Amino acid sequence: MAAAPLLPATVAAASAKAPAPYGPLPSERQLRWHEMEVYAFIHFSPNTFTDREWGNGDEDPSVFNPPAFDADAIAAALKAGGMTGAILTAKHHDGLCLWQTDATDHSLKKSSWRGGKGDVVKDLSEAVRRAGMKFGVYLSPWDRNSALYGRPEYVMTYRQQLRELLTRYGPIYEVWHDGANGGSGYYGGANETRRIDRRTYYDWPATWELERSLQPDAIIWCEIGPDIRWVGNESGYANDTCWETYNPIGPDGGPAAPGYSRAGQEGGTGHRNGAQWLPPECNTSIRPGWFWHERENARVKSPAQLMNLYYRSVGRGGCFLLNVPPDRCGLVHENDAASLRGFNAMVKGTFRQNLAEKAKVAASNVRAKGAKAFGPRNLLDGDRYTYWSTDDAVLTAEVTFDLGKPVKFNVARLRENIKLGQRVDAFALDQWKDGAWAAFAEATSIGSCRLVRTKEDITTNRVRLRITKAAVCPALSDFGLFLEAGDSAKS
Ligand code: FUL
Repeated sequence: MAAAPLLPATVAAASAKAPAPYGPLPSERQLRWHEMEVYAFIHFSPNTFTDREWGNGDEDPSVFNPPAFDADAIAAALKAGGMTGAILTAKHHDGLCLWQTDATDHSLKKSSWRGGKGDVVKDLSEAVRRAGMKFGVYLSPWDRNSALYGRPEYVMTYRQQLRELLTRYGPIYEVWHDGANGGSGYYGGANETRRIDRRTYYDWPATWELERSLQPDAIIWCEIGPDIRWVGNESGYANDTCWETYNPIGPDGGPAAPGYSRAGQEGGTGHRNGAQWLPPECNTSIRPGWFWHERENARVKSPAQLMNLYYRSVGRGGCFLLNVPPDRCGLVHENDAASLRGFNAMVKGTFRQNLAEKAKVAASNVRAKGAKAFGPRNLLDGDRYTYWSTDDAVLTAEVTFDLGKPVKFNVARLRENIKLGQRVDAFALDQWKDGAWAAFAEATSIGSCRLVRTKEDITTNRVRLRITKAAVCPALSDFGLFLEAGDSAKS
């Protein structure tokens, strides 16, 4: 056979130069995290049985006694809610370790539950993985039980606990370090108030280094990173403009530490051109409290409320961390389970099919003389990393989607190829209406995902996306139109 002649045009185009990345970029582990979108917190401790939110540290370990604890049933309830992972409070502020630790006496070894052999971390880590989710741990830095708390020795104990959690229970996808710290407590019988210097006491950089060495793929959460930031509220939402980049700063303008930062004021929006890729994790509980309380059984968030939070967390470039606390039996209460199922049905039903998928798509500019590798069809292939891009000098551009026939929708989804950074500052969406373009939405940040809910349902046969401001040429990977499933009331 004769050798192939000249390089086919598409191959030549594909090798055209990709846009240079802009600003801080996500690490591999951050990319994987963005893809997780919604995962669960599991708050479970003596508080579940004492009806408290913060245990004092003097609880008898035997109060922890869930008669019907079923890790697989908990995992199944979370999975049915669409959760991609679950983070267990291996130790909350009360100090009781829910695993067979050697680092302290205050653990399930001292509980009458399962004859002192119970290990909630083991059971849940295995069950969560069996159900196809990832497993993470919350280890409270504040320990109201430990006599050592406030002294340097306690930090060694804390690290030993971490070491156990990160070496005995398989792959951990996220480690959660609460900022709440210091105050009154039992402290081995001292019953006093102890305060620590949040900036220095834990030597966090050394702790993070230890975590990296034991579980290099784990995302580390503190109020200030180092992988993801606190969104600044415990209600589960980011602000409408929300940048993936952020500069952690202390309240005094100096260095920040967990529990000592401006996250409460600045975490919800982040900082355009911040120095670090530090996207927001939006945490909240499905109930008013973090732990299960009988009196809150009728106050479980509805599927529509959860859906609303999904739009305001995942739909603003973050992830949604939803707490689902097991009850005293050791199961997810049926009200919570029903809400989770309803929520998942809404998410899956809404995003099942991109109504623009088959559209004829045209862009005002396509990088490298229309190279297919940067063409607007990439917006519709469901891949987060193939993308449409323009020439370097082109910072504003438009893409039209000819839907072929009138299509009804009320949600639009956009994603940037975040491997190239956060590039777009603002965009607008138009519909073809009565022979002209009419704007129906304007928004700012995109990042990993931006969901726009329209005020009313829109029916049109053409939609136009306008990039109205960008720091460098856009690199957009996704455009979708959807019709909300079910009764997701616009709250
Ligand atoms: C807070 C804690 O004090 C709460 O009890 C809960 O664990 C929440 C997730 O973080 O800071």
